[in-house]
Amino acid sequence: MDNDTFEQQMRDLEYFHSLRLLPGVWVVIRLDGRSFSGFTASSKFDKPFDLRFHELMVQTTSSLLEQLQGIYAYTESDEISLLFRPNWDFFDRSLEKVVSISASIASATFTHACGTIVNFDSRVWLGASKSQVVDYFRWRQADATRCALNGWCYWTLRSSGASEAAATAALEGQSTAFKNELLFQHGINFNELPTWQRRGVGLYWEEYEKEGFNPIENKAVVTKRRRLKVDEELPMKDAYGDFIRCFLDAEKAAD
Ligand SMILES: Nc1nc2c(ncn2[C@@H]2O[C@H](COP(=O)(O)OP(=O)(O)OP(=O)(O)O)[C@@H](O)[C@H]2O)c(=O)[nH]1
Ligand SMILES: [Mg+2]
Repeated sequence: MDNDTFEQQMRDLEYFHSLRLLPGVWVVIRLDGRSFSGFTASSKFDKPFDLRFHELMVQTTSSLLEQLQGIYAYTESDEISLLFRPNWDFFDRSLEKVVSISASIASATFTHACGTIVNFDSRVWLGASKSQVVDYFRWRQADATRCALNGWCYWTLRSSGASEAAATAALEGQSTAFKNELLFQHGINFNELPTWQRRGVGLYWEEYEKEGFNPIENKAVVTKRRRLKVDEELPMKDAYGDFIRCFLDAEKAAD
């Protein structure tokens, strides 16, 4: 067998390498921390929410949005969703590249900032219409709210002496109203907890004016720059859907 044939045979077995994201659709990459239940417990992060952990996730999300040039990002708990315009063409839309490089940026950024080695997994979601993208982000936000309520109830019961099994059993099958009331009985008003805990955090680009000096014309000039905004006061439900739609409508892509 000649070298070229051998080379081709080996390359052909890189079976998934030619897979591309469908053209012309919205792309969301979702990353999730691997075994973060164990990691957050052994690293002694506060339960159910820890400010330093939250900041590490925001830093990781910023790095992904900057390096991959997404248009919006959302983070809650140990997960991150990144939205890309339909004509996004990083890595020639190669699926393997998109998931492996995004997971490696997240793992490296978090590990570097935290000093403990962590891993993220990564997957791709495709949206054929703007309304699907709106539904996607509303879905993740609803998950954040549900998990925040459950987490607060669980750890409130645990810190008042309940065992793991008793706290789990006390919440099993209970309604949202019951859980809100349980917290209230322990002096916690769920609606007054920090918004980032209940609704997650959004990151997006904003324009700002930067004053500079033009030495040739010898005068001050104002230029437009963009920077990442970290929004810890996201709206919720329908209003969050409208908020997401603004990012989509700002793109030229057709629905
Ligand atoms: N202490 C603490 N833990 C957190 C915080 N945010 C997220 N976590 C942990 O991260 C976990 C995320 O849930 P999962 O992604 O389902 O659990 P996982 O252990 O990462 O499992 P896999 O993703 O399947 O590998 C939560 O269950 C919490 O244990 C936080 O602010 N403080
Ligand atoms: Mg996880």
